[in-house]
Amino acid sequence: FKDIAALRAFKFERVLNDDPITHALTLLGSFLAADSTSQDRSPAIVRIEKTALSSEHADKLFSEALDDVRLIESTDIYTWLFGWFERSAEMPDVKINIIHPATDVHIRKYSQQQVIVVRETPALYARIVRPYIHAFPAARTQWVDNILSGASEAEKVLHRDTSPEFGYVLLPDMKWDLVTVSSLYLVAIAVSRNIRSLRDLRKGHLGMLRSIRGEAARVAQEKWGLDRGSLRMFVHYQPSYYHFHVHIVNANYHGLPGMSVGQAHLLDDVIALLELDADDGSSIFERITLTYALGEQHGLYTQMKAAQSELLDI
Ligand code: M7G
Repeated sequence: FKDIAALRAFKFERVLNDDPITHALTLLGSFLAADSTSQDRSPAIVRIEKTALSSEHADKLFSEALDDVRLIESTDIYTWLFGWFERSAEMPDVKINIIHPATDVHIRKYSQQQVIVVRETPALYARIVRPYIHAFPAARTQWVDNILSGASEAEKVLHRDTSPEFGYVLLPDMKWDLVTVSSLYLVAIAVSRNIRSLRDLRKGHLGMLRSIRGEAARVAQEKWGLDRGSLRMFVHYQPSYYHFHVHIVNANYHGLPGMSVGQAHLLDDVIALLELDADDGSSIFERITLTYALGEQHGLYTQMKAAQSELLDI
């Protein structure tokens, strides 16, 4: 198989595996048997994977390598587009996300970093995390306000419940290319600004959480033919944005960093925990110790790392 002519002789039969995380397709087909003078074919497995972008050429990616782009969506400081290295190609080669102007928090979030696992007791939440969350400027979630008010992405909304306390908007996540069902990624954003994170969920939110679960499943079935059980829904703790939202992802698209234990909590588990709460007592999320991985660039890293020595058995 030393040239393109040899590969052109591949007779495609079917796709064995389609993996959007590694950008690979594994195909079953056949080639002419090597030792045969007849037309006998023997089976062949061919895995084709997009090569990694090399950081060596990073400086010329936009000034020289990229040939064309097409806007997918843009809101506030965020823009996402398809890109082509060869303008004539049908399928885009890359998806490009731009944050401009980027804040220091963005720069830190996207930098490669080591993590540590920390435990957040309710006391550490009250002393360190809650003040940190409340110090964030409202501008950080301007994109959320734009979605909720209908100023951006309005034509992409899949379901909207406008109740001020328990409503939410369901729409495609910025991470999704809007077409590849195997990597389907939606987000449900609460209308209320008062639920800053998992910690603020109360038994009274069960109706909203169940509705998100049900509507996401309905929409995924109606629009993309995904059957019951085809979605993985989860909540991040810590999230990047402290305005409550649920991640809704094709169950077979797994392996993204944001799906690791130590950040992702299944929506079903969150619902099941709240169901165990008494009607009049404090919420389980006020009482529970939450454990998660924190990158060394995260705004909570230094304080949370230092506070771990106060915990009993560490
Ligand atoms: P997160 O758990 O706060 O942070 O989730 P993460 O980015 O670490 O996962 C926020 C989710 O909202 C992510 O899945 C983002 O891709 C998505 N998201 C962020 N922005 C700025 C937008 C946006 O402007 N539009 C849409 N549709 N999704 C967004």
